[in-house]
Amino acid sequence: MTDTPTPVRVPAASASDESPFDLARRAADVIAERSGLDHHDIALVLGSGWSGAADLLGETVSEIPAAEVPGFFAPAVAGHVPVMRSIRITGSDRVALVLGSRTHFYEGKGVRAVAHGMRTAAAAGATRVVLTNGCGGVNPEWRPGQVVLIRDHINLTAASPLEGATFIDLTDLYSQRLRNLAHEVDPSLPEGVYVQFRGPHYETPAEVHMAGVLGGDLVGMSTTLEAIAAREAGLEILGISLMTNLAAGISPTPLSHAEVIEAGKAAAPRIARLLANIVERME
Ligand code: 8IG
Repeated sequence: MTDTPTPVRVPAASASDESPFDLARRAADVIAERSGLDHHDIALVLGSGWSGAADLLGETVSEIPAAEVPGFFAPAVAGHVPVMRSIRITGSDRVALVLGSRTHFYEGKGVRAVAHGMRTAAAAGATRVVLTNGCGGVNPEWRPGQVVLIRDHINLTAASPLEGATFIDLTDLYSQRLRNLAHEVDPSLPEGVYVQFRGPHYETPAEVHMAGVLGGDLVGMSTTLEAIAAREAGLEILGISLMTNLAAGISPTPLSHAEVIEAGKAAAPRIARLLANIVERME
């Protein structure tokens, strides 16, 4: 008896053969077609607590469910908004592409899914991106509700959104020019170092202590991989965090997601106004 070798199946060209940049091109084409806008100028990713800013930016020209754009998914987190909005910014002829949700690294969909929003924004014409998030505070000077400009980051995910020999410089990753501009709107905004952990669990007190020893001010589960992908895609980056809770061990009480949502809600109107004022100045 001879074993019949299993035939080698050659898959037809499929979506998995597509480069992440081709997928982003397809996504941008769908956004252009559905919105009727062949160009966007600035992208925003609205994280926990920040979604109210979209309404203040200007007139919404188009809304597309994220799940209907190639490579995007419905969000995994309650309180995140599953639509992409194109908004004509008040007092200018610039258009913002507002990504109401992001794919987090902890969702396990891989770094391509995390980076896809940045690549799509660049393919849609954007040259600047504002990355916002809700996060925990390590710096003992700050209280929940504090808004912090990201000055630099420490990526503790052990991952990169880049593939192959892509040696990208990350000096001034979070643009000094854009931080200066934010300071024109609110000179009291502090700057800090954002530390991304993989999540989805929050940190242990020992890990939060480590983040502080390493020079971190904030801990979160997003932003750093997106910032790296955004830099590769040629976008100028502004990172803004809302500290919604004291990080574990800094606070005497355990963290709860409900409290995080509550702190975000309490800060929402104030930070929405702040962000709209900053974006208005981003020529
Ligand atoms: I909102 O305390 C929010 N996101 N890693 N730690 C981490 N992510 C967060 C936290 C926090 N709060």
